[in-house]
Amino acid sequence: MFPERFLWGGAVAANQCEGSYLEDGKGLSIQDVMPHGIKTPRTKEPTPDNMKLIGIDFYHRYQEDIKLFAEMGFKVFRLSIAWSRIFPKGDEETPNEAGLAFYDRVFDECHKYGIEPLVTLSHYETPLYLAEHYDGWLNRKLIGFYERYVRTVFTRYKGKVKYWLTFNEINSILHSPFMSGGINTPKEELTDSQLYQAVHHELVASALATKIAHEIDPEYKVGCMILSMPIYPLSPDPKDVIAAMEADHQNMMFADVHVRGMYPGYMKRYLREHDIEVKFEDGDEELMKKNTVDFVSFSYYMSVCATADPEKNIRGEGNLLGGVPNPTLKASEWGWQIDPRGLRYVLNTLWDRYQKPLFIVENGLGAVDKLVEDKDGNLTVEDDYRIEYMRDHLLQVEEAVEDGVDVMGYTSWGCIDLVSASTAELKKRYGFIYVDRNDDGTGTLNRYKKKSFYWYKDVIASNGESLHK
Ligand code: BGP
Repeated sequence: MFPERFLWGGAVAANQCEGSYLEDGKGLSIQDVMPHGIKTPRTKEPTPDNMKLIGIDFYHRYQEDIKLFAEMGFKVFRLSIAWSRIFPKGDEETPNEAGLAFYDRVFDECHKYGIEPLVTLSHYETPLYLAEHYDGWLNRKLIGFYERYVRTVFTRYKGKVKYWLTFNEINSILHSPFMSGGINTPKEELTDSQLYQAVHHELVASALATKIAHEIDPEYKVGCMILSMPIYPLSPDPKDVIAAMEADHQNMMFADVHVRGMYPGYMKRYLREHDIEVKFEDGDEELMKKNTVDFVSFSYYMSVCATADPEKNIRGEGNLLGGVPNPTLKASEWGWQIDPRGLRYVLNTLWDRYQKPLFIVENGLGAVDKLVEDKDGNLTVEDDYRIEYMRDHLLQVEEAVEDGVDVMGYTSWGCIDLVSASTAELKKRYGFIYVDRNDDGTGTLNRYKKKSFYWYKDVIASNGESLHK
C-alpha cells in the first residue's frame, strides 16, 4: 500500500516546455543553441529548427495545463525555474522582475488547486552568457552567480514553494558537460581535472544552496537529484561484479557527497589513481559537511550492465549515461531498456545506504503516439503501452514501500508532451496529455487527453489501489 500522504504528480523542465525564449526579458540559455539535444554540436545562435524556442507554449498556456493536472488529481507538480528568466545573463546584480512575476503566477495557479510545486533550480538551462564568458561550472565564479540566483528565488517564493532540487541529474555533467554544466569548451578538449573541478564547484554550490534555503525558511526541504541507473554485472564473474560496482561509484559519489557531506574514499582513490587534481578552497569541506540534503530524489528510466571483458564492453543505446545492454530486457523505441524491477532495486539500495526519504522525480516512457478519434468523436491517444510501462513501475514502487523504503512521491516525466532533452524531438512523447505540435513546426498546440490521463487519474484517486485491477 502506498503511504497516505504519497505525493503523486508529474514533472517538466522550463526549457522543454515554456517556449517564449526571449519574452519578458529572458536571456538565452544553452538550450536555445542546442537544436538537436546532445546529438549535434551547439549552434552559434538560436535556429528555427530548435523546437524549444516555442516548446509547447507553456509560458502562455500554464493555466490550461495546470487545470488538466488538477483534473488528474496531482498533489505535486515538478517544474524548473529558467535561470535566464531571472538573471538573463547570469552575472547581473539585480533580477528581472518580469521573470520572477511569471513564476509567481505559475505557483499561485498550482496552489489554486492544492498542488504543491517541486522546483528544480537548474535543469540543463545555464544562461548562455555564463557558458560563453565564464565556461560555465568550470569557473568557480559560477558558485557566486548561482548563490545570488537561488537566494533571490528562495526569498521571493517563501510560502509558495516548499520542495527544492539543486541540480537536475547532477551526475550527468561527467557525460554532457555543455548541457549539464554549461561548459562551452568541447568535451574532447577537457582534461579530467577540469571536469572534476566543475563537479566540485557544483557540489559546493549545492551545499551552499541548501544552507541558504534553510536559513531563509527552516521549513524548506532541499533534495539532490541524481540520474539513477542500476548497473548489473553482465555475468556472475566477480570481475564483472567489481566492474559494475566501480561504474556505479561514478554515480553514487554525487549522492554520497550530498547525503554524507564528504567525498567518499573510493572517489578519493579514483581521483588519486587518475592524477585528477581537484582544488578545494578554505571552507569547502566544512560547508559540504554541515549542509547535507533533506531528501534524495532521482530519475529512473533504465538499467544497464557492466563487464571487465573489453570485447563485450559495447555501449548500447540509452540515456545520457549509457552502458552495456542487458540481454534479458526489451527496449523502448529509442533503445532505452525497460526494467521495472530496477526501480525497486534502486529504491532499496538508496534507502539502505542513506536512510533518507526518497522521491522519484522522473520516470516514464518516450514513445511515438497517434492521435485518433474515440467513440464520441473526441481526439485521443490509445496509449496502452504507456499505461503498461507505468503500471509495472508503480507496482515496483509499492513493493519497495512494502520493503520498508520511505518513498515521498512520484512525479512521472513529461506529464504533458514536451521537447525531449537528449534529441530535442517532439515525437518522443511522454505525456498523459497530447500536444499537437510536430517536429516540422506544424500543429495547433491544442491539448488532448490520452487514455493514460484517465488511467493515472484513477491511480491517484485510489492511492495506487487501481494498479491491481
Ligand atoms: C532526463 C532529463 C529530462 C528528460 C528525461 C527524458 O535525463 O532530466 O529533462 O528529458 O531525461 O529524456 P529525453 O527527453 O531525452 O527522452
